[in-house]
Amino acid sequence: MKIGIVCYPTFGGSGVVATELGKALADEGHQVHFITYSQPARLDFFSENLFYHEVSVRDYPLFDYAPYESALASKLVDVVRFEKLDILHVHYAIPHASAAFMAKQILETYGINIPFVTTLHGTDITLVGKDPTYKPVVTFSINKSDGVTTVSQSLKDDTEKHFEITNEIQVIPNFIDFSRFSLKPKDHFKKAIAPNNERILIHTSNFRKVKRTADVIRMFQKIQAKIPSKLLMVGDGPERAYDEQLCRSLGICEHVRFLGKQDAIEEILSVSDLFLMPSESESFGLAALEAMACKVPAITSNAGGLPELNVDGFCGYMSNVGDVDDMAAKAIHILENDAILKQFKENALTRAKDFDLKKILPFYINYYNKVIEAQ
Ligand code: GMT
Repeated sequence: MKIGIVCYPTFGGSGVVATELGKALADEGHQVHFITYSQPARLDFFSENLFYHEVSVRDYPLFDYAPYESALASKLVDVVRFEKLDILHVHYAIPHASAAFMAKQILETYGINIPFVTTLHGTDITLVGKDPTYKPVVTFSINKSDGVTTVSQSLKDDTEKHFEITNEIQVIPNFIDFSRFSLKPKDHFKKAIAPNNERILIHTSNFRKVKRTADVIRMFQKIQAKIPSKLLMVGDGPERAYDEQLCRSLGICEHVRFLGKQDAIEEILSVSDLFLMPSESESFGLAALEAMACKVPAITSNAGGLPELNVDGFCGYMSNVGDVDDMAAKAIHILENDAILKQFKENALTRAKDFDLKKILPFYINYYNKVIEAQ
């Protein structure tokens, strides 16, 4: 197949899933064309089957807001016509699904019928999408998609609850590529962070409010009071400055390191003992899956799709959103005993294997074929 993939090219979960999916499809011999405004963060190598088309938005003094959606639709028309694509797959509804619908309509005037699949990732529904600012366009473009997928049953339920959906939604969970995410021998790094063999806890995110990063810090304070430990805060975003301030006011700065955005996240996960994800809302929790693949159990909230990933008492624990005391107590239970920690680490890997890329990729390929055949 010749597949066009539209996504946000950043470190965000939807962009990561789109890029990893495209790479895996290219490995299977499909031709994959990424269409976005800059090179996707994880598209960092050459493959004969991978192509990148940049959407450039022309600025003009009249524009307070440059019309990215129009530029994207025009680029889609151009790429579909000249590369003779079979299908478009857009990740994150806003504004990709409506741009794809517009491109599809324009292409019909050239006698080209191209189907498009929209994958909903989370905040495009739960936070931003259901806001009246975008809701009519999101509803319309989901219903006009030739195929719609969500990354969890929970997100499918949320979509059907908040929007008037007339289209069938297929759940295809996120996946993990074990050729990248697996335990790496990084003992020297572990020694540098935890010279006295302290436990290492980790949080990775975009530090937005929805991630409740302050809960991570407060939870860690309680854990640190009982168990010698260090906390790695990986990523960057609007809450980071507040979190750094919170560490100072709680007097735990010497035990917390803010590492900023990191490429080799699997290496940092490889020295970690426990992953913390107390999110307010999480459609899937890809970062927790990446941790589990590197044998790191997870303490998470029970929001959204997290119960579809984390298995309470097996590869981690779940608590109600905001229940920092419960999360800390469960973290201490895992960390205070070597044998329990070892078992949870093994179980984390076992659970991650349920989401092996090799198992999930065929679901997407079959879905594309079904959508193309229905045209
Ligand atoms: O978590 C974020 O804020 C980023 C966001 C995105 O769209 O890039 O992540 C969402 O999509 C990921 C990949 O499908 C999911 O693993 C995340 O759970 C989801 N985030 C939320 O629902 C808050």
